[in-house]
Amino acid sequence: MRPRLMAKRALVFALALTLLALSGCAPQPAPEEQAEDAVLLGFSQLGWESAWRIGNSLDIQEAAERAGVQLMFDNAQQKQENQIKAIRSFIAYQVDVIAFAPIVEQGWDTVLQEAKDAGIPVLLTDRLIVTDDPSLYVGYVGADFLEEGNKAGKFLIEKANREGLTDLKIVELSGTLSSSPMQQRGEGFRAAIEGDSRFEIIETMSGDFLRSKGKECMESLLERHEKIDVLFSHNDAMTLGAIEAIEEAGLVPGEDIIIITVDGEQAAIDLLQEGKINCVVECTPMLGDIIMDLAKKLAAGEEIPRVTNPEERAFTEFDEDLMDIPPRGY
Ligand code: GZL
Ligand code: ZN
Repeated sequence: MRPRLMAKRALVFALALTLLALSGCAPQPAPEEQAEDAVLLGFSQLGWESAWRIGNSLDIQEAAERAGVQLMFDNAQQKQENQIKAIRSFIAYQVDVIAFAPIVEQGWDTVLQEAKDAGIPVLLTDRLIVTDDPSLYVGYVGADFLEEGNKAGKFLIEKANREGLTDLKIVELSGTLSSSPMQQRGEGFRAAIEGDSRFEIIETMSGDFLRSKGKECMESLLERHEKIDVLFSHNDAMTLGAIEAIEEAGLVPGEDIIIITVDGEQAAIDLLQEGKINCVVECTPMLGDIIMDLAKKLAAGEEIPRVTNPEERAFTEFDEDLMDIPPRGY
């Protein structure tokens, strides 16, 4: 890299760190030993609300090491304004590429316009945004959440068919309001069971993807509904909380209440094998290598696909290979 630009970057980096330190969310300084022409990626992570998220962050950091990408990593601690601050600091530092996991779908146009004006390509990871200007980001790498919801619904249909179940009352624990996984997992699930008179969703509560709130919501649902046959939960963290509430109410999870959950954390797979959960829809957090590959392509001015979905499956009580699922790593 040209010495002048190096000096400028060093100065701007110090300035950006100062700004961020003042704002209370300084990113981890990039490791110094990177090669001079290493791609510099600014990554804004939304928080650490679940084992899924923690696994996602770890994988991104390890993938950057593997790829020799210089990573500026910021954790927004569940606050959209912290993500916006971090993106502004990445722009100030003139990173080569910006990637981020948007905590909610709305409210990104202004800061992404600033990135566009600065000529910095933006990659969405894990979650999507809603915008009138699709040119504000070059691509998305992450789940097909509609498909995940659909898999959940299809399992319930299979379960009802196999066991001749009817009149099933369903409660739903939804994720962070106006986040894309919450919107689309709910939509995909409803599309799968639509028109099937055996199923009725009697109530949806948002547990914000948090274990603690999942437990609180399930306690409330159990108090207010004398018949709950199915729980569809948008992530394993909320499901773990809900199972505590179900057992404290003297009910048997996986039997008295059919439990369908999304993520595929080890803790959920363990409970699936114990029969306390009936279906775990996989949502892989291991997006790091794909993100680094796409970041390098963007830094080199190459085209990338608009959407990159990882391969994902569902694990159910009906699987032959139920007892030999490899370690999940999160
Ligand atoms: C889904 C991801 C969700 C996980 C939750 O890709 O955005 O956020 O399902 C996490 O565990 O909180
Ligand atoms: Zn997924």
